Amino acid sequence: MRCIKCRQPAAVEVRRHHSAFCPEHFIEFFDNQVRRAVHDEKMFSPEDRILVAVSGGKDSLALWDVLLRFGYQATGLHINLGIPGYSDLSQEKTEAFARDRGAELIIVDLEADYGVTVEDFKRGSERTPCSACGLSKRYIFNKVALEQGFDVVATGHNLDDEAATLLGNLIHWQDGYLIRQGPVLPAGYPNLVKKVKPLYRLAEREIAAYAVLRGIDYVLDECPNAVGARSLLYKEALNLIEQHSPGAKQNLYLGFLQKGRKLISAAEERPQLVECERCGMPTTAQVCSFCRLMERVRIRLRRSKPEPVAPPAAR
Ligand code: Q46
Ligand code: ZN
Ligand code: ZN
Repeated sequence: MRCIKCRQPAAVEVRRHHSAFCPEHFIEFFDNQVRRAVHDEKMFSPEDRILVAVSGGKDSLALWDVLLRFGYQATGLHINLGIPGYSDLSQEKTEAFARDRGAELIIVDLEADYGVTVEDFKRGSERTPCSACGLSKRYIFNKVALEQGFDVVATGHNLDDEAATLLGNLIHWQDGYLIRQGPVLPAGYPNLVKKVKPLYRLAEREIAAYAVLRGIDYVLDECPNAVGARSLLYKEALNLIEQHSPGAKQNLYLGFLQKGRKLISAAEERPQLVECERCGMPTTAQVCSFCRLMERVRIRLRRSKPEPVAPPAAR
C-alpha cells in the first residue's frame, strides 16, 4: 500500500476515505480534519482562551497536542477522579506531557477539593459510577472555565464516541439528548461556557495512529469502570458494520449533523435554565444535579461510617 500523496510506503490506511498515507501526509490529513472541524463549526478563534479537558488518554492528549501545534492558547484541565490503579497514572502522564511542552495545566482533585471520589459514587449514589463521574466532570470543566475566564472548553470526543452516543440516543429515542448532540454546545445561558469537540471528524484508530506518530505517551488502559459500559457495546456494533461497509460510521454521524439535526431542531423546545440555588450554576431544577449528587453521596457515606466510640466518662 502506498501513500496517495507521495507514493512512499503507507503507514496508515483510512478506508472510509479510500486513502492511505505515509507518516508525514497522515499528519497533514489529521490536521486538515481538525482545521475543518474548527472552521465549519465555528468552534473558536486564535484570540480565544481554550480549556482542554485532559484525561491522560490518547484522544485528549492528541487534541491538546494539535491545538498547541496550531498556536492556540490551550490550557489543560485534568481531574483526578480517585480511581485506584488508574487515576494517579493518568495524572502522571498528563503532567509529563505538559512539562515536555511547557504547557499550562490545571489539576482538580475530586477527593481533596470535593471530599469524594468516583469510588464513593458506587456506594453513595443510585446513578452508575460513569453517570455520576460524567456529570461531575462536566460540572467541574464548566466551573473552572467560568471562574478562570476561558472562552471555550474542548474535549477529545472522536467520531467513534459520537456515533456510539448517537446510536444509543436513537435506540432509546432520547429526543432531549438528540437535540443537543453535536460538536458544539453553545454557551447560550449565563454561567454556561461553550463546549466543542474538535476531533469529531476523526476515528479512534486514526487518533491512536496520530498519538504514536507524534510520540505521545498516553495511558493505554481504559478506566476499570468502562468495562461493560453500553457505549462499548455500541462501538463494537458500529465497528462490525464499518468492517463490512467502510464509511458507515461517518455517514451515520455526519449525516445526522447535516440532516437529522435539522429535522429534530425544527421541533425543538429549549429547556428553561435557572440558577442553582446552592451553587449558582445553570440547571433546569431548583438545585442542580451536581449539588444533589454531592449531598446524597455525603449523607450515605456519613451513614455507612461506624459510629464513633464514646469517650470514657471523665472522673
Ligand atoms: S472515567 Fe468516569 Fe469514564 Fe471511568 S468512571 Fe466511567 S466516566 S469510564 S470516560
Ligand atoms: Zn506521503
Ligand atoms: Zn448546584
